[in-house]
Formats: sequence, structure tokens, C-alpha cells
Amino acid sequence: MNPFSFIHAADLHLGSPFKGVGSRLPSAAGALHSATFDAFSRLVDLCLAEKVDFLLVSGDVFDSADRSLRAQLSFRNGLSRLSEAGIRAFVAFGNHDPLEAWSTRISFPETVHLFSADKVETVLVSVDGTPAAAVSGISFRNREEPRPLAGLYRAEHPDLYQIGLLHCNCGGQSDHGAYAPCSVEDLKQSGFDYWALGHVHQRKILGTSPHIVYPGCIQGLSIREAGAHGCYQVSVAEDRSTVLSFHPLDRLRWQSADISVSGLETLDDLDRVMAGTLDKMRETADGRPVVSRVRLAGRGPLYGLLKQPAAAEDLLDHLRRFGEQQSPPVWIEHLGIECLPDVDLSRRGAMDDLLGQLLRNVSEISAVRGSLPERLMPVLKDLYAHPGLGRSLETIPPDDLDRLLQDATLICYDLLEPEP
Ligand SMILES: [Mn+2]
Repeated sequence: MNPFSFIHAADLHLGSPFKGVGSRLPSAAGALHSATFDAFSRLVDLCLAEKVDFLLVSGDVFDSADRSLRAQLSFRNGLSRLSEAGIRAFVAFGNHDPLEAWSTRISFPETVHLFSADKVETVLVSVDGTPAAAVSGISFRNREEPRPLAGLYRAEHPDLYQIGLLHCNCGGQSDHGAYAPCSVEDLKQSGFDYWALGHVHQRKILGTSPHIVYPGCIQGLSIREAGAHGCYQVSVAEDRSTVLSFHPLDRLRWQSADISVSGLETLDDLDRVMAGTLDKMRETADGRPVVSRVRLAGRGPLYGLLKQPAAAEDLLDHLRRFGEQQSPPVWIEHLGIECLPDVDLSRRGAMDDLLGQLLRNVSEISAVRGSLPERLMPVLKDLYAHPGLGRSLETIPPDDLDRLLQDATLICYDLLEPEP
């Protein structure tokens, strides 16, 4: 078997609108609008620069089933660039772009194989005129693909390097839709050499014998997808030994930052710390623009200033101006203030007055985890009985109730404890 190399990418999400972040952050709108396309173009550039034998794309090429024209054209053009260099491409579709919703009205070069949704197909790939790899794959038929697709794959070419291309939830990843479910064990016993998976947006290597790999999305799509995103370049030697290297492709990087106000005495102190945090984010982003979510937390003397109704908006405005002047820029998507007053509330709760009693009640309720809905129900029964409001109250998750209780406690504190 001749040695060869390929690039494994997944979850391109071409045309993702980034959940409307651009409309809240106009200065970043242009970069966001083109981010998934730029990352894809870097993917094609990488295939060309590294002269790999083929490209694998494991589903969610398009962000939505309606596939914008720009997304279709840019995907086709990228694959045409590869075709001109003699690089083949193998593509399976996933839950964001199932085949049922798409009749192909754009033609792809002959070097591109789009896997159908009907059955697992296997394509042999020759390197220097000799068969080297067998690439098998199947696409999602519809968005919520219930078929355990991994079970349909057959390792029928043991003399070749066998690759299974699949969009699926492997190992019950709880933060992703349970589509095309399979276990790591299923894939280990399949007889394949490399499972090229897609669906999970953070890169993960679930096994190395055989290789079971999620390369992650090529561009983080939200603050939940912080850090570097890209693809794996995979080199296979004559003896089938397999070496992976990760290449970042993202156009911009998501990062969240927690800033503690503890020990900060003045607004100047806070300004200095915030500026330092932005600098650090920029320095660790490999020269890319950053989209950031900042949270101010902790207990300190600035509490009085930060609890002012317009504080978050004023600070956000200030921080945005500063971040946008950086090169590359740091765009602040959101700034949240969750600070506490500069007092020990449990000690304050020992005092024999109304605020003391209230703080004791709160700590008693919080001490029994999960009891909050039950304790609140009798007090709030009229609200819950309200035909419209009651329904939405029932959907508040317990963690949010804890936060609401904390917010309510601070409001009571502010009202009952005059500033010194
Ligand atoms: Mn996806």
C-alpha cells in the first residue's frame, strides 16, 4: 500500500448567521458574515499547499436545509479548485443539511463524491495507480436521522486502509442531538482503520486503534464554541501507521472572560484590569479577531457603582470602543455584571433585624439543593395559576431559580441596607 495523506474536516456550517450576533455588534458584522466562507477557503488552501490526496467532509456542510446560494456556490467553487489540482473530495451530509430537503441543482466536478442517503457506498482511492484506501459513507436522509447508521458499514477491503465517513452522535454526547447514535465500542469492532466523524463541534479523538475522530467545526459558531477550530491532516504510512496534525482555520475566535472586582477600589482600577484582560485575549488568539463575552464577578467596594442601572451599558460601550481600536480587534458581544456587595452576607444574616431575617431565610432555602421550586410554589401559587404566565414559569430550570433568588436577595439588600 502506497503512503498517502488526506484532510478530515466536518461541520463547515457555510452561511451560518451566528444567531444574529452581527446585528448586536455592527462593527463585527462583516467578519461574521464571511467567517464560515473564509474558514472553508483556508481549508481548500491547506489541501492545495499540503498536496493531500483527498479531502473528507463529514456532514453539516451547509448551516441550514435551505442552503443559501452563496453557500452552494462557494462550496462548489472550493471543490473545483481541488479538482483542478487532482484532489478528490468525499462528502456526507448531516442533520443541518439532510438530503431530503435538497435536490442538487448545482453540478460538482467528477472528482467529488457526494454520499447518498439510501445505503452505505464504498469508493476505492488509488495512489500512484495502486488502490490504497476504501472510503465508505452515507448521508442523513432527514434532520432527525434515527437510523443507527454505523451498523450499516461493512469492512470489505481489509487489504486497503478503510475509512468510514459518518455524521453521528458517538458515545452519547449529551450536548449534541442524538442522531445516528452509535457507541465507541461499535466503531472499534467495525474493522475500519479510521472513522471520520462529524457532528460534535469541539475536536475530540475518541480512539486511536482504530482512529475515531471528531475534527470539530472549522469556525466556532458561538461563545459555547470557544478556542481554536480547524481540521486534521492525516498521514498514513505503508504499514498503516497514522499520524494526525491539527490545523486551525477559523477566521475569528470566541472567548469568554471572567473579571473579578475583588480588591479593586476605583473605576480606574477596573478600567486597567479590563484593558489587561482584553489584551490577554487578543494575545492568545493566534492573530485573529476575538468575539468575547465578559462577566464581572466577585465581591468588592465597586459594588455600589456597578449596581447602577446603566452601569453594564456604560461599561460595555466603553469596553467596545477600546476593543475595536485594537489590532486585531476584540469585539465584546455581551457584558454581564454579577458582583456582590463588599460584606459577608452570612455574617450580616446574624443580625436581628428585617434584613438579617431575610438573609437567614434565603440561606435556609438555598441549603437544601433542589428544594427551591417546591418552596416557591406555595408562595407563587397565584402566579402559577395564571393561564398565560403560569406556563412560562414552569419552564424555569432549577439553576435559573438559584440565580433569580440571588438577584432578588441583592435587590432586597440594596433596598434595606442604606449605603454607608
Ligand atoms: Mn454541526
